[in-house]
Amino acid sequence: MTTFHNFIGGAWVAPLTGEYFENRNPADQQDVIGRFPASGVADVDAAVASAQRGFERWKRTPAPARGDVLRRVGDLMAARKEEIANLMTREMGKPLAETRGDVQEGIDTAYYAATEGRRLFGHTVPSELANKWAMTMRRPIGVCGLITPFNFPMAIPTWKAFPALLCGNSVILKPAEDVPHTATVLVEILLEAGLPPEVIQLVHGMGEVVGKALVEHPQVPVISFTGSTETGRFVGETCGRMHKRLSLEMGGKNAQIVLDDADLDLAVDGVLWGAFGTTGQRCTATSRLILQAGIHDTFVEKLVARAQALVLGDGRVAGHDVGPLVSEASREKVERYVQIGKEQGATLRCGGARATGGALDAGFFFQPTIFTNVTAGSRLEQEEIFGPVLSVIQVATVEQAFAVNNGVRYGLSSSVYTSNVNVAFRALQDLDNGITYVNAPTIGAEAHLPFGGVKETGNGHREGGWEVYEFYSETKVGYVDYSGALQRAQIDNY
Ligand code: UN1
Repeated sequence: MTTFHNFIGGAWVAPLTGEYFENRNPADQQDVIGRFPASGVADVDAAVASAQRGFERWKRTPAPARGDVLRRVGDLMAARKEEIANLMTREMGKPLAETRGDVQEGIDTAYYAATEGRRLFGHTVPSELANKWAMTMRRPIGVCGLITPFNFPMAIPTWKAFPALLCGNSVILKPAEDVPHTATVLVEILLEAGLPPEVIQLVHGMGEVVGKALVEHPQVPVISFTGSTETGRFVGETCGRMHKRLSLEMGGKNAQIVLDDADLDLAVDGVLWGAFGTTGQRCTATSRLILQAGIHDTFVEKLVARAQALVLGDGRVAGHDVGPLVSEASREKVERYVQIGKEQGATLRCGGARATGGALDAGFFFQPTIFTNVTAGSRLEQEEIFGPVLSVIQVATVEQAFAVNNGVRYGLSSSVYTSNVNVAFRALQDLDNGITYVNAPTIGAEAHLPFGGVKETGNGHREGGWEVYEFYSETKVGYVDYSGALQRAQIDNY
């Protein structure tokens, strides 16, 4: 079995704890990917000390040169796209078409970051006073602690690491314990592209130990966390108490609305991809389907037939549409929600059980599941499941559809299928989400647009787009008075 290491202090090193955990393929539980460090607080301390040294050097590297490193990162990722996609499917289960997309999102993020190195704009602003110059500039902040989830093993670490690095910060990456190998490849690529070693640290770990140590470390002024709402609450409280800069991306309960005037076949394609892509394990997954009464029965019939035809299996095999869940704990959570749905009187239209038979028996497979007659406000309709379970809610009017969409504590993405342009624009205005799609599913955000949600999904920051560069840099103002005399602001010019 291959043993992997942390990357700390410019070298691949064993954890100070001396402990390791195994990572296995969730499609069969037999195929061992390797053993990875179960790091402790002392490993995090060493990573922070190294990252502080790396920061001192990297912050003085001109931003265009930092961007050049990231351009080479994009080139290297593109050259290894197929290999990384295969590795990622083996590591967390989603089919190759999706893991290729995940790597592509990392490549896109790299090239965007590379060009931002030649912008990173400040403003020149007229001063109130004569012979005085006023301008803003962007400065790096320091060591950034990045805590990332399993569902986008390449894309999400790049969303955080590349803008953080471009802005001149150093980075400590703590990847989810289900996907440590993909994170290792990302760090290898950063180093090969010429990133100075102490600018990046990789600290593997199990459970909360490493993440908690990063969040609580006084020399880590920036934290970016994507994960569960419960963990995010702890992260938020601690960062608030310590006055840290924090970006939170947490849960979703995203809805696709299909109105009577929609193209139904297009909308069926959309919800299948949104609900069962990545086995429903996306923050942007479609977990609610809001159907207007006129098309409800026809739509459900078409959808159930298509969902039952999805082929489950090892994502590396062509023809398999849906892979396994990432772990037994995830599958048990999905099973609990199926039970809750049944107890609360929803109608199980398909799925609802483990997928078994042949090779499926060894993996964490679960049948694509659809409940109808789901009541708005019920637990099935309100709580994030993170699995292949779709709840159908019937409504009479557009107003009701929008109200059901907005009636949850989350606000990441939403989707409306309609042929009425007026309703489409009303949806953009009235749906309480960070992202609304018209005639497209709730998933599929692009790297150069801001990603994030409202309400309890996040804390107002965005990933992607130019917005994320504001998060990873500090605005500083410079005034230069070249008048040669004392000029008193707010006094001498009036
Ligand atoms: C996530 O849902 O966890 O929008 C991230 C999408 C992807 C990223 C999703 N580009 O579906």
